[in-house]
Amino acid sequence: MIADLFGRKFYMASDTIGAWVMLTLTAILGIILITRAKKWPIIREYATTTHHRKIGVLYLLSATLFFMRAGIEALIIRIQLAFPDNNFWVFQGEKFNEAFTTHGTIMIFFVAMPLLIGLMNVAVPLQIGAQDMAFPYLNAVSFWLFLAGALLVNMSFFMTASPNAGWTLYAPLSTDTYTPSAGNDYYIFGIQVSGIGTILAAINMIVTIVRHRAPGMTLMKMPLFPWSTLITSFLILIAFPVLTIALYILMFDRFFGTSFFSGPEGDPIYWQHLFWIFGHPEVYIIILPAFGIFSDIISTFSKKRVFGYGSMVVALAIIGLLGFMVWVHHMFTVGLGALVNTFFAVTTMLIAVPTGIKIFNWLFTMRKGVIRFSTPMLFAAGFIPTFVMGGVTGVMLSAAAADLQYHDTYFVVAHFHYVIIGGTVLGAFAGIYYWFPKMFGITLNETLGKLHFWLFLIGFHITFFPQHFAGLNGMPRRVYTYTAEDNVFVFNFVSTLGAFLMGIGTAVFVWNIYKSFKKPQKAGDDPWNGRTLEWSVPSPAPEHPFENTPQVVSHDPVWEAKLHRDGELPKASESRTAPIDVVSWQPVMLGSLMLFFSLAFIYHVTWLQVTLGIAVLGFFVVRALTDEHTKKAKEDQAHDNV
Ligand code: HEM
Ligand SMILES: [Cu+2]
Repeated sequence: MIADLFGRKFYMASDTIGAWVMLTLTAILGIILITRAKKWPIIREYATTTHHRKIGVLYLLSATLFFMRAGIEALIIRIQLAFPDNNFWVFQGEKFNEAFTTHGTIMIFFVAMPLLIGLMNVAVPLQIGAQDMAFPYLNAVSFWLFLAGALLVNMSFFMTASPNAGWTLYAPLSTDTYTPSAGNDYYIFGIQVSGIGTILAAINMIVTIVRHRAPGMTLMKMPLFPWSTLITSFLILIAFPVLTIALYILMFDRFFGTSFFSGPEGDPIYWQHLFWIFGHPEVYIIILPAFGIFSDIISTFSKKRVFGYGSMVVALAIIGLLGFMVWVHHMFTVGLGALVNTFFAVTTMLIAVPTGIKIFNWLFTMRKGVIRFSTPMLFAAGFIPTFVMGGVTGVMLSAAAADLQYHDTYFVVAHFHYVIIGGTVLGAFAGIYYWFPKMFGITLNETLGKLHFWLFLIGFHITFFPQHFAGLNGMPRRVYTYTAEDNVFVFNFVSTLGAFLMGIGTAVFVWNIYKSFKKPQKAGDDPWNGRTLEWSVPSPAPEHPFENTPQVVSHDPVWEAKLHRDGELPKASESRTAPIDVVSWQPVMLGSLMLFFSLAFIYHVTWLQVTLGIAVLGFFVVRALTDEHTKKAKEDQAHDNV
């Protein structure tokens, strides 16, 4: 089926038609089920909320959906690569390029990021004794912009225009000369719109942590997840604008005929620099929060204060700083010269030092601890050896001379999946099991949780360990097939088997969520015998969780209260006021406006660009004239009069 959509090709192959059919059926089924169960009010509640816990849940829910989409893509890639000279369905050639591009892009921006930002939203305000985020309305805006961007990238497939230049979008491949379809425009606008949301979220986190901690909670008494959130937010604030600029310039190249990244006066290397000045800090943006989650979990389940707290904070900060000085390790083969390569090789290797300190601190926290292997702790225990393996291959890659061999092979694919899945994804799973009670007042089933953990972890190693050897045998990344003589068949075959095991593991996770809601096991306020403030408030966390603002006198204040005060937290003399929480459709509307505004650009529809551009500006005017304080005061007055 071929059609013309505003001058852009719209060509439907069997896979796209299949996807449309599935999407339509799921949507109809969804609507029927929601109507039957009379759940529309809940949808409305979540769509208009500005409450941190609900926004956190929205992030986590979207991340899970996108994880399934990009995960199915991974399975398709793995099926295509299972045998030499394979011809699976339509997934060869250009389709394969699209599959690994959207897989990587969605996994990084719309799975890893929202999993972590979702957990930050749920946990950080509670951990520091705040009533909500500093700017609840802005928080909702962040989420809906994120979702608008995510939907853009996800819908590209349905519009038969998936991005296809890799998640790194290297020029000149990504310029319109070489990839004229709408695909990479979907990437540019999707990442741009969600990126604004992410930057706003970072500002919100920083202000919340700096301004809304409970009295007595000095920075050095703050738990490590908020610490990692604070440092990560600064990384976002510095790194994301670089990506914004890069995408903006690329947009000019693609839309307005400039040639910054190609042609006689342009240079594709500029793109590589800009992308990786953002891209390397990005990998720390998605790993540091996981470090924070593991620190809190390992301490709770070892019944010990985290070992070397001060050095943990310093290590986080040093990793954050060094993260900006290593980007050229992605460009060793460009030929920037021995001196440049040496500098960046050394800074890269230096990062192993603070990371090593953290690993040892986790091990020392567990040493002589009373360890309980509940599901969150299992994930933490699985993380340590897995992440160390990814770290070791990272140091191998940082040897510039050796990297000429490893570069762009499956060795790299194995390396980054070890750190991203071994770190971020395991961390997010751990955090979800750990804080699920604070989100919904119930615990996830432990038996299914353990099954999920073992299937996923074993599947993971079976998938990615052999890829090291495929890479060392010379298999390049981003190729859709290989021959029997290439000596990589066995590694690929085993890898595909492992991927399906991970898929089953993930299915168990989804099943666990379903089951746990069907047969809810009520969680108390403090199901894990916790140490930090979130375990002193009810589960699920109410609108204004802290009835009395606690006075924090030590580290792990809830634990200290259990030991010395019969579990009673000392009360602060003055209470913290909550930020005004509103119920508003505005954030959803802004998200939708930005989505259609982007589509107007992607399909070059000038009148729509102008109309929607004016609408967005109008939105800001309306917003600027909305006075929540007065509205809220009037509402409260009306309430008091009843
Ligand atoms: C769930 C199991 C997963 C499997 C089986 C899997 C498998 C793959 C495969 C086969 C490739 C293509 C390699 C190539 O041809 O170059 C790939 C690329 C990639 N994956 Fe995954 N992956 C998984 C999860 C993840 C996760 C959780 C993330 C990040 C959060 C991720 C991030 C990436 C990235 C960034 C790329 C590079 C894409 C590109 O080359 O542009 N993957 N993955
Ligand atoms: Cu890097």
